[in-house]
Amino acid sequence: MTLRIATKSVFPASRIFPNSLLREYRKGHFQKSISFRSQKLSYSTPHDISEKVLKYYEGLKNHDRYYLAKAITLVESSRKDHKYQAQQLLSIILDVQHSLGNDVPTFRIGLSGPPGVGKSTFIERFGMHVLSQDHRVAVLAIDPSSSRTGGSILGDKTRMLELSRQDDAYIRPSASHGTLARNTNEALIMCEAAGFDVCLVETVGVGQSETVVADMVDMFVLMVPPAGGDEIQGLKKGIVEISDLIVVNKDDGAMESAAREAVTEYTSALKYLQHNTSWTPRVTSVSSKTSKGVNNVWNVILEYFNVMRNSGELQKRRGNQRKLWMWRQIKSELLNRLNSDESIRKLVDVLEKKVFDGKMTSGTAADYVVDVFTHKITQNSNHGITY
Ligand SMILES: Nc1nc2c(ncn2[C@@H]2O[C@H](COP(=O)(O)OP(=O)(O)OP(=O)(O)O)[C@@H](O)[C@H]2O)c(=O)[nH]1
Ligand SMILES: [Mg+2]
Repeated sequence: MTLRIATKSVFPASRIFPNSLLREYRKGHFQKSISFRSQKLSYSTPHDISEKVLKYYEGLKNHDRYYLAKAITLVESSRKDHKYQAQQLLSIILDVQHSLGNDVPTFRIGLSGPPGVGKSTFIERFGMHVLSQDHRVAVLAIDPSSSRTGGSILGDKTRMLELSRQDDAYIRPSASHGTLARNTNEALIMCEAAGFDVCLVETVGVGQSETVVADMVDMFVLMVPPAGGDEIQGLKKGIVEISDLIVVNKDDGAMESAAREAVTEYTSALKYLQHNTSWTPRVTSVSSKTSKGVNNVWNVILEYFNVMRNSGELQKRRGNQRKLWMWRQIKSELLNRLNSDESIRKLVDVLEKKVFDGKMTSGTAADYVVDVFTHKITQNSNHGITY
């Protein structure tokens, strides 16, 4: 089987960000409207797009890391005007991508695994290999535990020292926690806009972070230690189920035979799991210390992309993910607005007490809040609630 290896020459930056589109924007040709129930709704006008946003866009297009860092800070900001600008910037990027058709010219890879399994060490080696294949690599590290451990981000910097010094690599530890998911998803798009065609998202496989990451990447890679048997039992079944590739790390020195056994055990464990794509999940081993097997991981990843792209599943997966993010954002935005509504807060105080005292069911109280919030009923319309 021959692999079509995508290189920078296949997806040149000029193709990702043609100058003509920027000119169109400046000229105001991108007046947007959508039809909804035969009503034309304008949701963005060229005049809305500020010079600041266009400057950021231009910076990204020119692969300027200064603007990439600023753009990511913009999507991480909770300020209303920043949020608005971030959405404008994302809209321009989306328009450009849309104008290029439904192709998926970038690789989004999620890498998850228990603390200390060697994810950062692997990314350092793997990243260098991918750079040697003429790609540009961005790494976003999400560490839900960093507020606990504190030192992780520093650790990552020292573990990815060589990679972080490369012109064609960009490493960004995620700073914020609250809106981590949305930020990271949008930060990924910014990295791609800055010409990084291989984007890695590293996360510790604890809590919910891995499923959130799986929802924003094309391929989910699980890294495991060279131990089998009971260790496999201990791993959450869910994370194995969503993995497209399992990489057993530390296949070196005294751990070589344990790594071999682990590969066999994970391979047979995978046989019992259902998968509903054209891709059959694989297991492989590496030593991030010696680089053994690292190029093989890249080959498997390329194979995955070819299979999934040719079958159209990759495009579908991204489309479904965009829908999912739309709903996540609707939920979080509604909740934000609900929480910042002064009169709702007062109402909630009363209702919470009633629910606490067992005088009202949780469901009735929830319905009441939502009905008042959506103006279906007025606050004083009966229900015996006074405040
Ligand atoms: N022998 C051996 N040690 C390794 C290998 N890969 C990583 N290590 C060691 O394992 C330890 C943890 O490596 P990290 O790369 O920080 O692991 P991590 O998964 O990124 O850890 P967190 O970010 O804290 O979750 C370090 O001491 C590494 O030197 C390997 O392939 N072989
Ligand atoms: Mg790490």
